Amino acid sequence: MNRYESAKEQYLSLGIDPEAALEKLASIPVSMHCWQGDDVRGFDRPDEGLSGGIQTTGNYPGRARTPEELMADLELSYKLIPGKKRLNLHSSYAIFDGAPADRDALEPKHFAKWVEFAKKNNVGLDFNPTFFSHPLADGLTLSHPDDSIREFWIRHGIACRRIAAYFAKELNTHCLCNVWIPDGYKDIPADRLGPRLRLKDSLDRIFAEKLEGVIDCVESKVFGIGVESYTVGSGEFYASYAASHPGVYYLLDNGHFHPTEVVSDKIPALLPFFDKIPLHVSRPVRWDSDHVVIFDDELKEIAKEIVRNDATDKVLIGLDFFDASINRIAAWVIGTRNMQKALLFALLQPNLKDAQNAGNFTDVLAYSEEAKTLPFGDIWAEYCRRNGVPENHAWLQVIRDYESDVLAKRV
Ligand code: RNT
Ligand code: ZN
Repeated sequence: MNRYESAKEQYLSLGIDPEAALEKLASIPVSMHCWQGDDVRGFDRPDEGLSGGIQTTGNYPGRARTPEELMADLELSYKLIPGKKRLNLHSSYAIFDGAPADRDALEPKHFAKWVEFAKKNNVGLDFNPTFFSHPLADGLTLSHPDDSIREFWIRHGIACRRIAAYFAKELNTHCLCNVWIPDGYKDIPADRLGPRLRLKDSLDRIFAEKLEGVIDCVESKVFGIGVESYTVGSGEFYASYAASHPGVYYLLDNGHFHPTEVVSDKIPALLPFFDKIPLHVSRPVRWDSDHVVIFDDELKEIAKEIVRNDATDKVLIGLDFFDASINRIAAWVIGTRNMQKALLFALLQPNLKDAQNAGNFTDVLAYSEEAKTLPFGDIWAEYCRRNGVPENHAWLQVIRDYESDVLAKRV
């Protein structure tokens, strides 16, 4: 008997069906973020540094410097990652054939090459307006007291939603369009309400147009570097905004909360109220550091909440990490495969809801601990084999070869 067959028997004896798990896993898309490939630099403003209180650290060689390089790197990662993938773009990844356009003048044509890429690779596209790394993003954008600056960013938001609608139409799948702004203050503000009222008005205007295929969402945050004392788009602000604006959803980034809060518990808190919950799965280490996602307990808990609540169609899984200190393609492969592993792990858990309802917490603890040492790796390896991607660390050699053939020449 091969390892998969033997593992399958062990799961079946606990009433868990690995075949059903593999089939389900294949249907769950994970949206990979383009920005791991080039340290969140984008292409629209080559000389602009990364701003907005987010930071990449490290200078590992081989960063993608052009759209062609980024696309080639993504395509390599696709060969090493099983299952259904989407691509999450930022508006700063616009590709200008002729004259460059400022953020408030971006048009679908500036993303035609990405649509071509998405069609070729059979991936849906998600999108993000970019409210940072721009001279007019000097700490405040959609909440700016200067109307001319605020209007610029409102026009940007409107332009991006139209691009999202273009993606949805071209690719025949939804496009998640996520608004995250860096707005906040370093020190204790004199007015905490005013900026939030301006942000609310800006969002109302951005979301006014009804667009086919676009799923809108807003991403909250607790603080950023240089914006430690006050964040305009806080959790309560955006959760309330989304709850009171049908069609706008609340995106949870697990680097954006106080350290003892967990997104795994926020998912079932939102499910009674929202039919979509977008995620930015990340790994905060002491702060919103955006480390590569590892196969840790919180990732497994997030996956369990998605799977056991039948929410695989409701929770829109996106990744958000950027590590410039290791091979960037390896970062994508490790983080994305880990997300998928966590989903598979969750799909292979015993159902203990009845035990909980009967007050039988002994069984809940006993079986969930037993499940941790079942031969999960053999089922994962089978999934990789069926998807034609390396089932183990063999994927790394493929990247090492590419590193010496391609990345090493990017100097
Ligand atoms: C920043 C947010 C945001 C960004 C990306 C690049 O803290 O997490 O989602 O990481 O938009
Ligand atoms: Zn995020």
